[in-house]
Amino acid sequence: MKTYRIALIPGDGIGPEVIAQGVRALEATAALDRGFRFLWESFSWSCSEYLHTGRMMPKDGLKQLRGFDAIYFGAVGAPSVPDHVSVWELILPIRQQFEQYINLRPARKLMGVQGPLVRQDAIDFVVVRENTEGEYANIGGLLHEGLPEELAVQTSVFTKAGITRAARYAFEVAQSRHHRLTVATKSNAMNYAMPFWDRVIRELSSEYPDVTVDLYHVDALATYFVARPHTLDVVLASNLFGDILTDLGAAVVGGLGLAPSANINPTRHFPSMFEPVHGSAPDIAGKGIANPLAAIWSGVLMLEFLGENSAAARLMTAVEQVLAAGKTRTPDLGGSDGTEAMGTAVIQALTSLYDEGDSKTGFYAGGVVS
Ligand code: GGG
Repeated sequence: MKTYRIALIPGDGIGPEVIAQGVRALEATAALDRGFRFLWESFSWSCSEYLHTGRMMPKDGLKQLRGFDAIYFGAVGAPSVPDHVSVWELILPIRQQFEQYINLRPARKLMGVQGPLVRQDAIDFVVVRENTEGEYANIGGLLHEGLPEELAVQTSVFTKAGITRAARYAFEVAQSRHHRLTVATKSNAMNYAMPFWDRVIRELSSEYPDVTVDLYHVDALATYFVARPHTLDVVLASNLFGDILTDLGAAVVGGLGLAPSANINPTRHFPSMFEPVHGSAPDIAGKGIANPLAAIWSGVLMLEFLGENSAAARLMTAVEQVLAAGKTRTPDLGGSDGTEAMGTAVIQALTSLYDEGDSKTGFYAGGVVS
């Protein structure tokens, strides 16, 4: 039997609550599937650890993670620690150092979810966010700190290699879907980096003649996310643009409680990391009411990445059935059920699927291509 070693980093706020349900759902999947098993190792790296030790993760944290098959991450951030400290000492080094240069963020409106839009079109697109450079290059600094002439510099870095590898992945995802790629740019105002970004992508497009490519300024594209999201298939965006657009994408399909993500190292030289798009939500942490479906769906992406496609399909179908049935709903979806009840509902639906022998192989949960 195959064994997958998974590093768990539940993190802060609602992270541990949603990851607990994700682990339950993945454990149930493995038990029902009988073709593989998980070995979990949990790391308490978080803001509370930072307050005790002065570090978000130990000095050799990345070394500790290196040998795992994947990382399952909750959320980072707490009011007691500046966000740029918690993010830059935990999650962003993992993404950068493990060359997880793809951040894959599916946005799909599932049956039974109303969403905020009046038009009830089918919405199903995937954002490929460049994940290791761009606006998150971590290059910059402060000068004259505390003085009247104080200034800050934050440099974006776009490399041909970095753009090419992210774009190539996006083209491949488009080829596995509806062959349409929409690229976020801002070449009118960001007059060095973005014309370069556009040029590299346009040049690469000749290798993918079966994919239609449209480039839109990110502000215009933001309106399309709201006005005509049903026309989107695959969206390629730089690190910051992708981060902002995917929160908007999550909002139009029903909220951050339904937004999964995969930080992928396509070369598999380092582990990839799977996490809900949402943050630690300190306002609802500890209340047991966070929606665990984004975390569970991220687990589905992890199963796909591990090559367990039929197990991934069944777990995703279970999530869909729970939402379509509409009986169990956390407060973000207009209900009053808790995090654990939602996890239990998914596991019950999953168990019925396995009892029925219903195999939905080939199902597409998010577009992990390798
Ligand atoms: N579960 C996701 C999470 O905690 N995200 C915080 C974070 O990584 N923020 C920075 C970013 O993704 O741009």
